[in-house]
Amino acid sequence: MRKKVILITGAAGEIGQALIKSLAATGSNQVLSLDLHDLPDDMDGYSTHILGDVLDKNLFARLVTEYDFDVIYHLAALLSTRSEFAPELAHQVNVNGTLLLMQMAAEQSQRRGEPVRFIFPSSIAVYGLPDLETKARDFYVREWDWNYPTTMYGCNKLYCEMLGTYFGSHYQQLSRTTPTMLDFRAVRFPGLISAYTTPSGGTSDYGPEMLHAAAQGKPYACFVREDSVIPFMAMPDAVTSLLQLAAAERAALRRTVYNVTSFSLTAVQFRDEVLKAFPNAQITFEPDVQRQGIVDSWPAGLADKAARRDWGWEPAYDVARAFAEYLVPNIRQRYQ
Ligand code: AKB
Repeated sequence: MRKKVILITGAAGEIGQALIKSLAATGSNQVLSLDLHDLPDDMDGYSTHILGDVLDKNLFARLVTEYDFDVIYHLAALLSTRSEFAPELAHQVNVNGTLLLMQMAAEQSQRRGEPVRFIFPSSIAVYGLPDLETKARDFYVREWDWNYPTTMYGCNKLYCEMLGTYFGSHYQQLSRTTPTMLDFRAVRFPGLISAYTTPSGGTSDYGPEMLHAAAQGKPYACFVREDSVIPFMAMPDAVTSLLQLAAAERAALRRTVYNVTSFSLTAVQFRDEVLKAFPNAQITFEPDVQRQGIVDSWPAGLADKAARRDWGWEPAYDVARAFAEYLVPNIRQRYQ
């Protein structure tokens, strides 16, 4: 008999680590984590960890004989800046890896006659605003607005959202005999900020980088202009949103893809929050034209009404609480 598990790919990344810890705190001992890298030592015993690649068909062929995936959190991805330097690799990992996993999960759904829940973190990178005037005017974008990504990562995420919708409703539509489909659900995340990990390869990284540098007494040159604005969210809220979406009643979900957000800040407002906690922080602004272009194309805010309406989404951390209660105390402790 196959063992029922929750599969987390990209488990050693920022969201993966936070999600595994959160599941472990609820007493869940059925997490199978997968990543190219080991989990940190302090996460020993939190999951059954497998070193592996999301592009490895043989690995998945083996895993399905042993495990029954009840929920899959497919977090493995190359982020936006890294993807611009390696677009072909990004496409392989972000699209081909997702396709492979969706196929496996769709087939497993049919075999067991019960849908596998496939939870997919998408991103503000799926949006592409044409100019700063439009960005200021259409401040809070809705899910269907401005779906014109300008990055390989954004294209990959948007396409995978569509693939998920396809696998959830139309897979094998001409030959299928069983109606059991994949249960695909996605959230579009803003820039995420963790107190315990630092991001790598993203373009929203200037926020968390500024904060972590300040806490370590290191100078930081922010790679976007002072007035650059995007939405952000503290990591605990990101994890809560994934868990809540996974737990939501299927019948309540009127969309497959939902915006979620917490607060929008300009880079200079972000710096000012950092300075409140670390008044001696040395933060300068040295915009990088290319990365600035990406941030300018991302929305200033996300309209998350649908998530609030359908599955009760509400962030616990606004900007004040995120800094005062989660980020600053935990980051101070981390670098003490
Ligand atoms: C990135 O900057 O690439 C990510 C994202 C916004 O999805 N943090």
